[in-house]
Amino acid sequence: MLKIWGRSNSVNVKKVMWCVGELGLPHERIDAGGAFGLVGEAGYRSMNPNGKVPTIDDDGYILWESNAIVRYLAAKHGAGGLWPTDPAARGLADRWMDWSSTSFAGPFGQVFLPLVRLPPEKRDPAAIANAAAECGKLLAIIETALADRPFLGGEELTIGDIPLGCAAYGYFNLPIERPSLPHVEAWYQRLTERKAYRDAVMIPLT
Ligand SMILES: N[C@@H](CCC(=O)N[C@@H](CS)C(=O)NCC(=O)O)C(=O)O
Repeated sequence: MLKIWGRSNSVNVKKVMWCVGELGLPHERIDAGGAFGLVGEAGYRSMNPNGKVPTIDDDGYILWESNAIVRYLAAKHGAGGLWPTDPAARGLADRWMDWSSTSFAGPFGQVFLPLVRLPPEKRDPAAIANAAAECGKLLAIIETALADRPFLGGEELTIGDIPLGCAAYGYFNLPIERPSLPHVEAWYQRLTERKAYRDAVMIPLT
């Protein structure tokens, strides 16, 4: 059976758990990382030398890096659905996965980490507000992308929605200023209507 190591409130673990939920895969999740520890132990490090979560073991096939895991599971079990088989369609979905990790995750982390992991007296409100404004500017790109389609990859949910969709739950539920982005808000609303999203992503942030 598919084994997944990682605490459920990690945004990177959420990607895998949401993907697994969409695909309906039997699995076992093992708490690791944060207060659960384990990631520093030699056994874990032999699977994932980064000491980070998530890591999966799929009948002896070990994989880490959340986006790579999502791509692997979707290609194996969701070809033609979550994982577009047409190379052009898959290129668009892949692009949004990478964009989420390389463009959005940085500024979003500067909002999320202090608000969720730091006590109020240790936060820098100006830095958080600046980072939130940067997130809003970046999401204006998504606003345009979603003007003629319900999901980032097209008519249906694909892997392209997964990384940004996980961050979106934090973005829309943290106490920050958000510009009006109707298409992004409608897309987020669409995600919240999915059971797999609610189960894996819409859980307490702390
Ligand atoms: N690029 C990696 C990043 C993994 C990562 O940084 N995971 C965080 C949680 S979101 C982690 O393991 N932090 C240490 C911990 O939880 O103990 C991925 O996408 O899988």
